[in-house]
Amino acid sequence: LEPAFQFMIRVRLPGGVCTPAQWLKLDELARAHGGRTLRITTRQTFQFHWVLKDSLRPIIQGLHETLLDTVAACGDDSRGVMCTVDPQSSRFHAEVAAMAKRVSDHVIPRTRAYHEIWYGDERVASSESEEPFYGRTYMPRKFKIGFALPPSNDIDVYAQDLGFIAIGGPEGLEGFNVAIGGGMGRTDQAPETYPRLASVIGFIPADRMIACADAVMTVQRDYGDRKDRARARFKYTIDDKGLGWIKAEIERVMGAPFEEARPYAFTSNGDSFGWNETPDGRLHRTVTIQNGRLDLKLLDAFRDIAHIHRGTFRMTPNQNVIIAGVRPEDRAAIDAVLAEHGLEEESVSPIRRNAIACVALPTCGLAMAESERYLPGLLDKVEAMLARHGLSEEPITVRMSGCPNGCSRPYIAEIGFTGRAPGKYNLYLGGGFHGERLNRMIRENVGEGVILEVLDEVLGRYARERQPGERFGDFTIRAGIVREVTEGRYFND
Ligand code: SRM
Ligand code: SF4
Repeated sequence: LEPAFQFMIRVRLPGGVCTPAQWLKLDELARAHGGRTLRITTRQTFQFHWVLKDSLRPIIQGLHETLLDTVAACGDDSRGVMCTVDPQSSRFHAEVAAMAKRVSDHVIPRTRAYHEIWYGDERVASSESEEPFYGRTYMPRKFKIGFALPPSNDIDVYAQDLGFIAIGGPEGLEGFNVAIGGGMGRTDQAPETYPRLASVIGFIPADRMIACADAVMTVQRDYGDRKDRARARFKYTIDDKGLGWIKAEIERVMGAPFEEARPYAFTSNGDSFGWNETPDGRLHRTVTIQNGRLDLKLLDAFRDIAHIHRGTFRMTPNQNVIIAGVRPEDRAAIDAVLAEHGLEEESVSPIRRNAIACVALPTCGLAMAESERYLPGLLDKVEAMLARHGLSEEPITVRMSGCPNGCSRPYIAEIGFTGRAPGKYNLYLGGGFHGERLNRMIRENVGEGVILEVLDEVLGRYARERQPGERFGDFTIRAGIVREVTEGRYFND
């Protein structure tokens, strides 16, 4: 007899895109081996929870049958590559999503051990040359890459270690502004750790994207802190060495200078809900999935949709699903399934649509407080408060994490929470609506009573004193409720 250890499995799904056939396989595996639930993550993929040891192989082999794997979904390597999925940014979506897949395939470890262990492939002699980039030591820490297509910053490009911001011209995609050094993780009572927003360091033509990714990762691989894991992310390498020095080193390795960054503008980091049509005549329907949790009811609904749908499914970085590329003749059937399962979009408030909660309890071993299971109930109360203040239609961003690691990217929310102890949270205000500014802690280690009291007062002031079009995060700074955080290293001041 051995303990019934349970595991989490994270799928590699570059850009968050899967086919209906892949969806049906994921659904089948979740029903058979994953506690009849799937979780859409903040990096646009699926997690299986409650997986027992004997189910590890069937899941990984089942994924392989449908051309999916879990390579580098965790570990000190390049993690799941993100890509904007917002249909309104679809002009270059196919092109950029293909690049996200390309870079993901390029940066994953080459080891055959995965195939030997999980697929039962014959053992081959290993040598260091198997890992041409990672060598024997891999990266100092996880490394995250994302592609954003303005005006949508749904992937939170400034939270990535390496962000590519697509720049188009009349002829199509021209290249990318490159942003480096984003990251959320911090540790309570350790001011040397902090979230940091990525810095835009210049522009590269599209055909230099892989060379640029290689160069940036090489610099972090060679200069990142390998002694202290709490300060091993690229953001600290940049702040310790200086942005100018790091940029010059990247240019040296890349063999070319960056051009001056091109103009671009983001308008939101949320999703576009309901039906959207793109110029190619295809339709896209975003469905709100509360905190990304696909329970049995939602699995049933999406299984029915996957049998009808002939486009793709796109997982959004806000933990929702887009039924993408719907043919006009399939829309009525999909609407009928959505209605049958009570998934009409009108019933969800703007604040709930934009809210994100990390998994936290009961499966996350690092959680200090609830998140996924607590935020929905807290939002019931916040919704009532917003209604009292006449703010029900405001899509204020709310993000909750069960600990300071920040898996829901809480430090860029207009209202952020990180767990400290059961029922206790740090409360943050002042983040930028499209992910352009960090927030600041306004209350430390407080329970629901204080949280609601503070929010009621601040939202009341927002309702009375805001200027036309002013976002809630911007207001809290203009009104002097919180001081602006201009750089990550000043987050704890
Ligand atoms: Fe995360 C660790 C869940 C996105 C920062 N994260 C974990 C672990 C694996 C806990 C652990 O190490 O034992 C969590 C598993 C919980 C569970 O029960 O499933 C976990 N992270 C998640 C997910 C599932 C949250 C969600 O609700 O969607 C997200 C999976 C993403 C994916 O598909 O790959 C997830 N994690 C993030 C993000 C957001 C992002 O990447 O855009 C962050 C902040 C960005 C960043 O990395 O700076 C994030 N996770 C962390 C950290 C802190 C890293 C740091 O620099 O300090 C940890 C802890 C660690 O690495 O030591 C962590
Ligand atoms: Fe777990 Fe903390 Fe990440 Fe939430 S933020 S999933 S509690 S590690």
